[in-house]
Amino acid sequence: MTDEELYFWDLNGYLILRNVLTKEEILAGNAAVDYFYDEIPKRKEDWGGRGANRLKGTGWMEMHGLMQLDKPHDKPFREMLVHPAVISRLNVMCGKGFRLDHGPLIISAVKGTEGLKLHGSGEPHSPLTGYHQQSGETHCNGVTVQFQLADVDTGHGGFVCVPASHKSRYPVPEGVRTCDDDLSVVLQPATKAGDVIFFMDGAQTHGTHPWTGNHQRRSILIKYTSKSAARGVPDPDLFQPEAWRTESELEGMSEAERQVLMGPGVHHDGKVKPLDVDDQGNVFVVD
Ligand SMILES: O=C(O)CCC(=O)C(=O)O
Repeated sequence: MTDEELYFWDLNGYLILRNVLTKEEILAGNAAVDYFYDEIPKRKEDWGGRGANRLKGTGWMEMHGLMQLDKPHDKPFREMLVHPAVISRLNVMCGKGFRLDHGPLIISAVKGTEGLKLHGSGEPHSPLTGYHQQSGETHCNGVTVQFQLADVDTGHGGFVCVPASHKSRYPVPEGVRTCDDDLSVVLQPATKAGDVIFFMDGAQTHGTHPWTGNHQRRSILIKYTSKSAARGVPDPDLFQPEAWRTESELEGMSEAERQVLMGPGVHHDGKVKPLDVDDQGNVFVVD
């Protein structure tokens, strides 16, 4: 990562690298997307826009599990996962030992597909996806890398962000989240097939404008975290103490003791319950 890239990243909360994928890689990625395109699930209308006028359109299109596609269609996405351009930047952004949290997934769109209400803001602080600088280093717990397999011109829609919002210390106005009154702070960056966008997922305010292009949107998103953070977990049972601890350790444990041995992560469907202490000093599991 160059000094210029680091300056831009720290200042804006996103970074674009141009021409990362070769022509052959773009072709292979698009051939794989052609293979499953008709299976991309479409959400109910207004799933993404959540009532925002500016974001209205037809159902949101997103599909996960691209590494589980039949061979050889999985290959382009497995290669993106450890692309050299990604590794050298993530070593700085998330720190060495960064890990895959979830993805690769595709966000697609056809003309008129709705947007996604803006989310993330760094205020209040979210330790899970927060951004810090200390001792001359930057640290971001949640970084999403977006590989473009199709061009996105100015005004086409797709990914949008509020540059520098990861450093804001005030709540995001509702009009900015909905884009109905965006105060001209929302940016839709233009990119070409083969370009890559890095953005601070959670620390920075970001979302999606409805798609206006005549061609399909084809963005592949991979969500990384630092080695000490976990958001999604591939299987909810992985939260259970049995996945982490030995049988002898777990023998005869109370419910409260088991709770603090649960695995890390937040998308656990209520499996991990916090503990508290009552007025008499008794520890209890908060249901
Ligand atoms: O690329 C986009 O359209 C936005 C993606 C997004 O909001 C997210 O991954 O959290």
